[in-house]
Amino acid sequence: MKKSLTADQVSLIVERSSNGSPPTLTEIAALLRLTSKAATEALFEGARKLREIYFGNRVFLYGFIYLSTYCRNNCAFCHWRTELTTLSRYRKTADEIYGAAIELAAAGVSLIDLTMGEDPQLLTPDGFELLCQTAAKIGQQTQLPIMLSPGVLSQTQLSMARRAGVTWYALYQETHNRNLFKAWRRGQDFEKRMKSKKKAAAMGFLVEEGVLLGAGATPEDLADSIVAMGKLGATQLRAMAYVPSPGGLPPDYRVKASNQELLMIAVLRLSYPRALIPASLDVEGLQGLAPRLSAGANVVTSLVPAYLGLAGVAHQALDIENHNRGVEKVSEILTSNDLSVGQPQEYQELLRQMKRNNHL
Ligand code: SAM
Ligand code: MD0
Ligand code: SF4
Repeated sequence: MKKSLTADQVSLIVERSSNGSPPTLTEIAALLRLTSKAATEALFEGARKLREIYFGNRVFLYGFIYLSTYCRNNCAFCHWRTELTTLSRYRKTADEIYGAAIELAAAGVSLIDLTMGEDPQLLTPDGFELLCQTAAKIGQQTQLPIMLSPGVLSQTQLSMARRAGVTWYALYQETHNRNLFKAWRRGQDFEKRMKSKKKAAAMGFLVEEGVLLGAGATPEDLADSIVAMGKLGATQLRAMAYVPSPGGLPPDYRVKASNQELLMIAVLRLSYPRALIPASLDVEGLQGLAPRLSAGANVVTSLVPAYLGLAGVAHQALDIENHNRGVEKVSEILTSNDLSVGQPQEYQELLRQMKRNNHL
């Protein structure tokens, strides 16, 4: 087995990234295997510096509305997979979704993420039309960009979302290794999922791509994913540690997924310094936020209002009803890490730049 990179070697990779030469595939895999504290800190420090160059101390907050937990898919890692027939699920009404969005906007988020399982009812022509109308109404009223995370969409559905003014299409491949994809996103088509994102990008959507950690992807698989994310033209890049779902996909006990998530956030920052890279509250709640920010994340996702009966994806309820996923608590953590809440106007200026440049 090869020796782990030293702090000095990591610093050299960081320096090259700052000069426009991102880490190679081999280097990415080696960085994702770091264990020493000094080397890891050199990586995180480099990632923070790169974030600072492109974003200053600004971190953007995304409001999250999981509007329907019904899903026709059977992803082995997901708590909401269809085979769990006894789960209690919900589908929010248009008014409830609108109300939650208004509350999030008033609290100061920069974006509203409308997420759902592949709910057959919402994917009918009428169901999807109503969803698009709701998204358009939220956009008009809040003046905030909307992200839609609805699963795979047809060309027609993408056009409808575009006409409704939706800015972002979020669709995570989880892995770019087809064998793993088959085992994780059971019964789904790898190509179709990729194509849906490519079509969306060509239509003018901004695209978010993401990977799942701690479920069996090797550092080499993850290095391939980092390259694939760039090729796709995605400008928001996500890595989330697998929160094991009982009876579902067994976790990969060889890795500590939350540590790997931090390494991955930092390596994404080195590879794509201008990218939006989320720290999700959905994996380890509020207490997991500071480490993710220290690794170079510049977006906090999954802010959820309390008392509206809304769920998370990876965790059903973690930190929601105690207000830990609210703007106030998140802002406190930002401040104590010398960061500040990016304002919606700044965020929109950033998106305009992203659209103009068309790549990272
Ligand atoms: N149903 C749509 C879909 O799958 O594209 C939208 C929901 S999507 C935002 C759900 C995402 O949450 C998945 O793509 C996956 O990356 C993540 N996720 C789901 N279950 C998880 C778990 N148990 N641990 C970590 N991440 C999970
Ligand atoms: C999050 N649970 O932000 C959400 C979700 C969907 N666009 C995002 C994975 O962590
Ligand atoms: Fe459904 Fe999305 Fe969960 Fe897969 S990840 S089961 S598509 S909600």
